[in-house]
Amino acid sequence: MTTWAVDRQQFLDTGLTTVTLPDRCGPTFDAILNSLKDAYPDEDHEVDGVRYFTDRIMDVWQINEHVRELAVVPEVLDLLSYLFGRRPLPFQTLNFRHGTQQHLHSDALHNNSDPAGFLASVWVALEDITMDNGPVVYYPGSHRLAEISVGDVTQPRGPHSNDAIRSTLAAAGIVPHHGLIRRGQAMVWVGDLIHGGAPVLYPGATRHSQITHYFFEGCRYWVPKSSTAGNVIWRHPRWIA
Ligand SMILES: O=C(O)CCC(=O)C(=O)O
Repeated sequence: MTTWAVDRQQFLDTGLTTVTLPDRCGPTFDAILNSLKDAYPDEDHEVDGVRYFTDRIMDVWQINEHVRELAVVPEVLDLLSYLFGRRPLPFQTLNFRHGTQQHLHSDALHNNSDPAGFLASVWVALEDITMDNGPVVYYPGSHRLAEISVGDVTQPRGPHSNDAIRSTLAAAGIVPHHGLIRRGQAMVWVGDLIHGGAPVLYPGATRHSQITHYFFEGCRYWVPKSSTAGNVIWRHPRWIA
């Protein structure tokens, strides 16, 4: 049973669904915005496992209860259990204040599970997202183009440059969609989905958002982009309890 009537088959086919978080999360969003407003640094650095970059803060859940709270919203955990058929284990947060304009990629290149396919991302809009402030751009169905598994590390996995990824997507007839969602909505996507950040059309516009990454119970966890044949880099995540 989940709070939202999400069509699981459609989620598995497209790789993404959008939901509206409960109203009670509103104060949590405000608390995140307030508590992080002066936290973005001029220079990248790390303090006690929290990584501060000029454009993002990674794993601040360890010291920020509001970020942690948003990572473990029970309705979201229930939805992930339903969609993936295993208990979700949140392990990483990323907070942003501007559009990332990030190149196209899949999250599964950075973190993946063994067996493959048990990685999810939940991207929460902390303010309204428009074409002006650099929405997420994503390609429904692109997760079906390739899956990274531990056995594949000897082979470079598919194209990596933006242009190469774009031509693979075009050849497969997959067109881009923009995550034009409102404050309080969240996009849930599978780790293999190709996505990135669209251009910021209004320079300086804020685009406050939080991503949480989830693995699932009963897997091993590894880092495809750092792994080579004979040297798989395993991960032992610190779970967000
Ligand atoms: O928020 C965005 O624009 C995309 C961020 C993203 O894809 C990531 O950090 O992996």
